[in-house]
Amino acid sequence: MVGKVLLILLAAHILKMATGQEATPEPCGGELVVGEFTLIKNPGYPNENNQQGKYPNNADCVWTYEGNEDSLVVFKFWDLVIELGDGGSNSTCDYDYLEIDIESLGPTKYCGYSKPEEAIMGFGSLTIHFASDDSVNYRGFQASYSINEDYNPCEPDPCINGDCGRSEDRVRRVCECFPGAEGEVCEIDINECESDPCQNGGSCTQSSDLDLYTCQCAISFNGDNCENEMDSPCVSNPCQNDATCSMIPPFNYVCDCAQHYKGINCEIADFPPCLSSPCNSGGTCNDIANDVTEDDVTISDYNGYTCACTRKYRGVHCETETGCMNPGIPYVEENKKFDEGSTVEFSCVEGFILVGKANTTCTIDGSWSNQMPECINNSTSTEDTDDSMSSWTAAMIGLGVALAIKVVLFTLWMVYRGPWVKMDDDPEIPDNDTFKQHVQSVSSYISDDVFERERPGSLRSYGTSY
Ligand SMILES: [Ca+2]
Repeated sequence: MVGKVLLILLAAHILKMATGQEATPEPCGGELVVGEFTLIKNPGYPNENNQQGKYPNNADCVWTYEGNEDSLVVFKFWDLVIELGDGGSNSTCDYDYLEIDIESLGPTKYCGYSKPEEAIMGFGSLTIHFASDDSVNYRGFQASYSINEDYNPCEPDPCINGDCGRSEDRVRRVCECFPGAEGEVCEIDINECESDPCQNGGSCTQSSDLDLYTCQCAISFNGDNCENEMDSPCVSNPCQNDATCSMIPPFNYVCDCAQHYKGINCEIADFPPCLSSPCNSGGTCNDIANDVTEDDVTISDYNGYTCACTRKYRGVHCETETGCMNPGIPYVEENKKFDEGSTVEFSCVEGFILVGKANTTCTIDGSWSNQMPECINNSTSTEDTDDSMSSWTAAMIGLGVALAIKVVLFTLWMVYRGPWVKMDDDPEIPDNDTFKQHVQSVSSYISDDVFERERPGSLRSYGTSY
């Protein structure tokens, strides 16, 4: 009986040996390799020598990679047949399992009979742990992994017209396109004109800039997209100074200027200079103007003015009075002016000798050409002792003449109100010599009528006027 049992155990042992299940456990686990895809599988996984291979009981294989934050870890299943967990669960994996622990994702156990199709990707350290209990074994898993220690999906930058960024899981690159670009790597320049942005008949042109376009607007429209209809050009009152604005097709205007204004918008004042009466003292102003004819419209282009002065004034604006003051003629007011060029001639009454020049002329600068002469008593120059009778007679005659002249002068003043007679209430009779000397002086005055009035009183002297 004992021999039979031993035989059975031996047979079982031989059978196990034949299937490899009780072979010495293969060494497993260790450090994972950095680089491109590397194959990994559990011990006992089927191979050329053992097509029916299975993982051993109580397997406990741990593969590790320390990793860093830029280490991209990719794990891809090729095969998965591992005992399911309680109740056939492929998530609890209570008995046998393969646990993939990528730092950025956390640990996940895998078991069951269907492999995940998607690759598992994450960052940081990687730990692969294969474990089995003491019964029910299958062939296990076969997979590949890769480890890239300096992974950056934006190097080289694939985005043509955009900024490269990373997806939430940091694995994939995402191109954020600049305005006007689209596509996986922003390789497409969007045609902004395709959406017909230019309104009201405007034509669209793409700019060399990615996201820009220009609208060539139809007449009477403006705005970036020709969205505004413009007012008539006359609405903004471009014509100044009471000018009249008229619209010119298609969209222009013309100003009809008021008198004395010119310029496209009638903004230039062009008054005839004489309008401001620049000539003084009755001078006549004459505009200097060139008549310019443009488009059948004649405009005077004023170029200054001249003043034609009356004969008593000179200067650009007739501002300078000409003529001379009274040279010393008695009874003629000091401010009575003599015309420039007028001559006064002097002579003495009988018995007096004229000393000095017998005439004087009013010059252009307002002064007299000669000083007024004096009349010296002829008799006083001779001996006064020879005949007292004749001396007395001469005195009487002189007094008589003086009185007579005064009467004449006074009468003339009364008749003509001539300005050359002093208007004293009670004029003193001057000393003979002085009186005689002065009454002989007569002149012409500024105005012709005064000059005419003067003539009757000229007596024995006269004046001239130009
Ligand atoms: Ca098992």
